[in-house]
Amino acid sequence: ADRTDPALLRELIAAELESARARTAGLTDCLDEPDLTAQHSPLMSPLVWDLAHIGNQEELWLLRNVGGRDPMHPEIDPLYDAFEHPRAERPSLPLLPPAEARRYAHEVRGRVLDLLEASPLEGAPLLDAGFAFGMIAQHEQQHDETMLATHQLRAGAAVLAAPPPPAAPADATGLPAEVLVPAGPFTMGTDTEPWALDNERPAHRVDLPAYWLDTAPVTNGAYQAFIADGGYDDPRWWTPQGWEHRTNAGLGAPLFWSRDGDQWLRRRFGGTEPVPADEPVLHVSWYEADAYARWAGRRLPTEAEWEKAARHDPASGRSRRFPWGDAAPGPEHANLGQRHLQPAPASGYPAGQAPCGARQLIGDVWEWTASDFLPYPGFRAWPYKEYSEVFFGPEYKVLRGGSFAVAPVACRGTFRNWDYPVRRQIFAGFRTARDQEGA
Ligand code: AVJ
Ligand code: FE
Repeated sequence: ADRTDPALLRELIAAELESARARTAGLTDCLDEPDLTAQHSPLMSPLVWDLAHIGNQEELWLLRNVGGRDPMHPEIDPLYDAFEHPRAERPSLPLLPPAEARRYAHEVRGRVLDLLEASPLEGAPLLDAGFAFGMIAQHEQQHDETMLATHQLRAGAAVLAAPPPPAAPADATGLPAEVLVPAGPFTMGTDTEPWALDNERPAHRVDLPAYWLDTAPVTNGAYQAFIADGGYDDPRWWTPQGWEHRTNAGLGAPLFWSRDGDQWLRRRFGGTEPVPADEPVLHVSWYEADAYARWAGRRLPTEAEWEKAARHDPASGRSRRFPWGDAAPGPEHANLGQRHLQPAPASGYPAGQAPCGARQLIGDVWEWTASDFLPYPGFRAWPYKEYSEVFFGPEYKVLRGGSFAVAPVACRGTFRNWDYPVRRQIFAGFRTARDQEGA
């Protein structure tokens, strides 16, 4: 889309807001009131909290901060402030019931669309290129991903359905297991991506030695070999904190897996099925990913290694938006946007391949990296320090690339996600790396 034409930019923004709301409706209209107000896991909010929080953030950023309007219901603001009440407390709050939460979000949206028509899309940092509108579309989609994780944790019959992802392409079995990324500098982060969030900025040069990276994410089949080899019972593969966690939490397989005789089964959105060997492993913690990599004689890639593989174009020397180039993600490039409810088999999406030969860097599964979540040199918190600045530090690990549950608007080669190394309800897998010998 031509973002320099204000009419087209308005249309693009309205379409992104609409597509986020359609997804929110799809995740909430299928459940009755008890299911929306229940807490399906202490890790998650009741879905009705996400619903009103989406509307409340939209009101705060677009109607109040951009539009200068007065608060619609100031008394509910503290209920939907994520920092005021941890997730575990949210079910006991006097939350808006589902019908009222929906009505509130709908009213906010009506006023936002009026504001969008009237508002210039330049002249102030929040307005430039429609940034605040883009931030809010991304925010709703991020909560939709969280709500999808809540669906996965929910007990009970299936309520969501989607067609399966494309089968592995014909060349998948012939690909090398790993690709070489030659030594040299590349540009990490961005100054030009219009809706990039603060932690993706600024662009800066990073020089890396040569390394090998898995062509595709680690599969269930490969992960089963780690389990079968006693990987969970051998402290050599685990960091001390990882071993302690594995012991206290009684880890023995990815979340949602169970054993039936000599077969592994997995629960997925209300159904149970055999674990598909060729699909990227999902729902593993950073500690498990790190232990697997050590068992395999390898390591997790750093965040910079992941981004260089995904963005660096050796032909031009420039960093691109996506592994395949600068074009917005289409269904041929990547498994994004909840079109499917699972990752595609490993080595899929040849049209989305990076110049180095790696596949599925974008979409399918979030990829744990070795890196702590830290600011780039020259980082400036904007427009609010609670988006990322308050989370910087060694207690969070960075994930890259997005999963099947991530919308294209909230996904790009520079996008950074983060979570605690123990978390596995998120749609996370990983790939491994190693130094080039002799480098
Ligand atoms: C970027 C996914 C870690 O869900 O905690 C949503 C995104 N920030 N509302 C989260 C977010 C505020 C955030 N993550
Ligand atoms: Fe939020």
